[in-house]
Amino acid sequence: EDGYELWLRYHAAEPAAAAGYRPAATAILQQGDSPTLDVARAELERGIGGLLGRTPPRATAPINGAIVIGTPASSPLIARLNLPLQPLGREGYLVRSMALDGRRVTVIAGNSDVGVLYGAFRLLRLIQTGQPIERLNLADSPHVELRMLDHWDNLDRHVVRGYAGLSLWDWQTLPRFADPRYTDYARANASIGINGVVLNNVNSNADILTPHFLEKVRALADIFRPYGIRVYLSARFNAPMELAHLPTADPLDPRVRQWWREKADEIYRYVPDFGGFLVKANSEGTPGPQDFHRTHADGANMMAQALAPHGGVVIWRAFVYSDTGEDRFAQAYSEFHPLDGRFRDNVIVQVKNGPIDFQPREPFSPLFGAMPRTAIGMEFQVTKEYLGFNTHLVYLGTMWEEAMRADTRVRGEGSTVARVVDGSLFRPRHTLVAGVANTGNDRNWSGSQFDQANWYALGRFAWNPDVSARDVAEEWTRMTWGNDPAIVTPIVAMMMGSHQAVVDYMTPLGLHHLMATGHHYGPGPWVNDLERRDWNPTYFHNGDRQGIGFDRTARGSNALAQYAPEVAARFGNLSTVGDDYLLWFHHVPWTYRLDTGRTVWDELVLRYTRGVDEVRAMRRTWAGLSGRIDPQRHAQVAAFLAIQEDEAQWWRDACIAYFQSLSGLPLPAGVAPPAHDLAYYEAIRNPYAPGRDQP
Ligand code: BDP
Repeated sequence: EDGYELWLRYHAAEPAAAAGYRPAATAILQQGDSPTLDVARAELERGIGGLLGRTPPRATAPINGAIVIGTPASSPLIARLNLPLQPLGREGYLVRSMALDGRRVTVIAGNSDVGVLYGAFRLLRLIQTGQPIERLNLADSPHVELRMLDHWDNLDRHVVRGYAGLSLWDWQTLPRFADPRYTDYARANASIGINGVVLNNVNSNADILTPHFLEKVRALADIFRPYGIRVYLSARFNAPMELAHLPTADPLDPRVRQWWREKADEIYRYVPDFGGFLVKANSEGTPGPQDFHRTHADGANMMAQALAPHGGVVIWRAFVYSDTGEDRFAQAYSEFHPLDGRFRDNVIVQVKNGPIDFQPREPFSPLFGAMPRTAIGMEFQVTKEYLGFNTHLVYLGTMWEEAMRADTRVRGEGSTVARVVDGSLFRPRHTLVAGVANTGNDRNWSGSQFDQANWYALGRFAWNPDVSARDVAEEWTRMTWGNDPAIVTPIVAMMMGSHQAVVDYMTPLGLHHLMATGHHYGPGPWVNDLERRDWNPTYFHNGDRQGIGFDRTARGSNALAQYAPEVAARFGNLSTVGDDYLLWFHHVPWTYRLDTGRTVWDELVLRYTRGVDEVRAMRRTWAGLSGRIDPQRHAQVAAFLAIQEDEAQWWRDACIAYFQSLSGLPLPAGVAPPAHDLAYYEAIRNPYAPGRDQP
């Protein structure tokens, strides 16, 4: 086993369990044909065939144990049942055990075929996770409209911040060769409710918009369509200049507007259900409307207008910062907040969960809650750019749960980020959760067995931002590794503690952006020679002889003022900020005492040390699972955990050596000193680190 099957691993259930399930899976009754209903049936056949050892035949009339699938439109049988489908929207589903013409059946019904497909995956998940299926009465529907993966894939197949090989999209052999992998990718996404994919990198190449590529894009869109997945493209803002040699890309220039209109019309001829554009504009050097003295709203609206007749959306990223001298934390808010209410209703502003850049732990971005008249989407990073790439076992579900549950307080208590994102707080026309994908052509898709869990979790958090990280970890574990409690309990425990572990050995107590230059892999807290102030780790930790931390209170950058007053007050007060965010918001003396009774210096050293200990404990847990898990996957995870331990140690030792050079304080009693001196760590250059923008 190499992990290719992901969580759709339909291996035979325990004989007793399989025997229990079989009476409720004797046949499949599908009325009406459509590509989506066909894939729903095919998935049930494949899943039940694998899990229960017998592929259910097709039935034409209800028999005991049949699974009846369809919509009221496709199936007279289902229409007759008058099921309460209406509140479930286009993509929701019901899974119900009921009597039909005197037979016991399980009905999987939706208002649309894709709802049925989601219901089919739900039934399979129940069997995979060992739940009973004979008395079902389930109804579910997505809380978020657009549930997307953003691929940062370049057209030469290099994946930016990708640690799982080359891009899945083989542009050379497309459109003729439909690699079966494209279908497996679509199955995996549909199984977790992902309904949109951006095919190319946000630092985009305008060529993707040319007919040569659009033919290939069409081929992928055609493969994904039955799975309910729409294709989107990252559009380069100055494409009219690069592709058509217009003298400008000014969004208010009629030639530019016409060019985008015609381009949109052309794209929809290739892909009639094209989703829209994702745009990174005036961000880290990309072209944008500000090059022409226009605003983000002018730029986004111009593109949105071109897409509107076709029903497309513009997803406009708020990841902006420039060398203005303003605290980088505050810049996205400063630029976007004044534009609230100025975006067309088919524009979604996509905001990273935190204000800086996918750090191991960030407070929520103050833009969540701050733009009530704008659709605000969430951007998570599934690929672990700042969390040890693919070799460190870090389950991101707990981090996303923290982000979603954060209370913005903008409309009183309970105004969580989840409620901004799912639209229940401000009711925007569109809602969105996107994740920067971690997939590549590695056999196991994500570069490690455990990184598959993060792809899985993204789908589950996009479907329902209030989902529990623990439930998601448990589901995924059962589907991926097995239902034996001797497997489930320790793996879930490992996953649940893994995010805190990486925070501890990389950036404890609210430190952030300490990574070495460019690749963001190893430690580089000493780096202070980069051209831009806010690229340097020293800018972010601000450590010196006396103390450490970034003062974002009114005495400092005052970025805290961007939050609702209650949040600003909590983060701004040393007695309420809490250890996790202390150095995000405060500069404190090394000798400042925490609630633990220890000084910041001692606590920092102990956290770094604890992080390494946690990785050692994960290794022991994993070693204890040997024999219960197939040897190939077990060995790979074991090897990666060994890498993680070495690197956690490297992070700890390098950071302690460096911070001690500032504080001049002794290590707390009983704590091992770093293995080498600071110069040794500073001299480490360029560990193998794939996936940079400029390789
Ligand atoms: C940063 C990445 C960079 C991306 C940028 C972005 O280092 O490669 O281009 O985010 O989100 O995290 O645009």
